[in-house]
Amino acid sequence: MDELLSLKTAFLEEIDPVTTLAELQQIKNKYSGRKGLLTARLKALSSVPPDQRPLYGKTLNEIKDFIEETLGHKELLLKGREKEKRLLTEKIDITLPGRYTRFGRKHPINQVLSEIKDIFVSMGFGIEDGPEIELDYYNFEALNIPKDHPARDMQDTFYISDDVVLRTHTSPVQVRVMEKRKPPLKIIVPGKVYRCDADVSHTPMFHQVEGLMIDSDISFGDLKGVIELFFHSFFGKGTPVRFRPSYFPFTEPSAEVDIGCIFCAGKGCRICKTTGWLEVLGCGMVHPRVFEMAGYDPEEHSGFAFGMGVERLTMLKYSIDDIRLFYENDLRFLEQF
Ligand code: 2U9
Repeated sequence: MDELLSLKTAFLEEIDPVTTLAELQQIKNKYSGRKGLLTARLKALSSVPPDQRPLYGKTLNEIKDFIEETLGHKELLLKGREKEKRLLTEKIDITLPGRYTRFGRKHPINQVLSEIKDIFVSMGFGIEDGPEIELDYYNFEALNIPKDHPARDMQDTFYISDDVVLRTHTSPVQVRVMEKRKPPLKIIVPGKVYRCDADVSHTPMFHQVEGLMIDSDISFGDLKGVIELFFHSFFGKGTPVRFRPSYFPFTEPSAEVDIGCIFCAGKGCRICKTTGWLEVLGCGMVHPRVFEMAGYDPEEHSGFAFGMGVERLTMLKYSIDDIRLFYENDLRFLEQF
C-alpha cells in the first residue's frame, strides 16, 4: 500500500514541471501505457494476499483514475498554451501588399489564327488538319511541283528521309481531303509548316492558312470575292485589295494579292518599299494536273486555292518588324497582346 501511495507522489512530482506535450507523452507511457507502471500493478493483483486484495485493488483503481484524469487535464492545458504560442507567432500582417498573380494568355499568333478561322467559318468554310511529317508525294508530287523545283532542294526543305519531309506548306492536307471526299469542297487548313530559312522575316517553323473551294463552276470571280471579303474583315472595310498575275506550279492562272499599305495609306514608305502596296497572299485556280492526280475530272470541276503566312499578317497588323520576337518567349513582348 505504501508503495502505491509513493507511486502517486512520484507521478505528481514528475508531472508538475512538464511544459511540452512530448514530455507529457513520455510520462503517460511510463504510467498508463501498455507496459506502464499502473498496468504492471493491475496484472500483479492476483499475487496480493486475498485478505488485502479488495483494499489494494480499490486504492489502485483510485490512483489509476486520478493519474489518468491528471494527465488529461495537463494535456488540455499544454495544448491550449501551444495554440496560444502559435497564434502569437503566426500573426498575419494585413497591411502587406497582396501576391501578384500573372495571368497567361493566348500567343499573338494563335490569336490571329483564331481571328482568321472565324472569318472563313463565317463564310461557310470547314476547318481541316493533317500530318506535319509528310510524304514527298503529298508535299510536292501531287501538287505538280517538278523534281527540279528549288523548293525541293535540301537547302529549302527539311528531309526526314528520301521520301519523307517536314511539310513546307499545308497544301498536302488539301490533297488528302480531295482523295477522301468528292466535291463540293470548301475548306481551310491552318497549321505549322517548316522551311530551312532564318532571318528577320523567316523562321524555320511558321504558320499558314490555306484554303480550297471546289465545285462544278467555281470562277476566278468567286476567288476575288472571298479574298476581298476576308481582307476587308481582317484589316478594315476600306482596305484596297489588288490581284497581280503570278506563278505557282499548283494553280493556273495564279495571282498574288496586295493590300494598300496600312502604314502610309498607299503613299509609299520604307515598309512597302515605296510601292504603296503590301503582298499578303498567293492564290489561283487549281491546276488541272492537281485535279487529275487527286482523281477529280478537271472537265467536270473547277476551284480556287489560296495561301497566306500568319506571322506576316500578324506583323503587319501589329507593326512588328522582327518575326523572331514571336518565338523568344519574352514576356515583355507577349504581354502586349
Ligand atoms: C491544292 C491546290 C492548290 C495553295 C496556294 C499559295 C498560292 C501561296 C504562300 C503564301 C505565303 C505560302 O506562306 S506563304 O509563303 N502560298 O502563295 N498557296 S495557292 O494552293 C493549293 C493548295 C492545295 C490541292
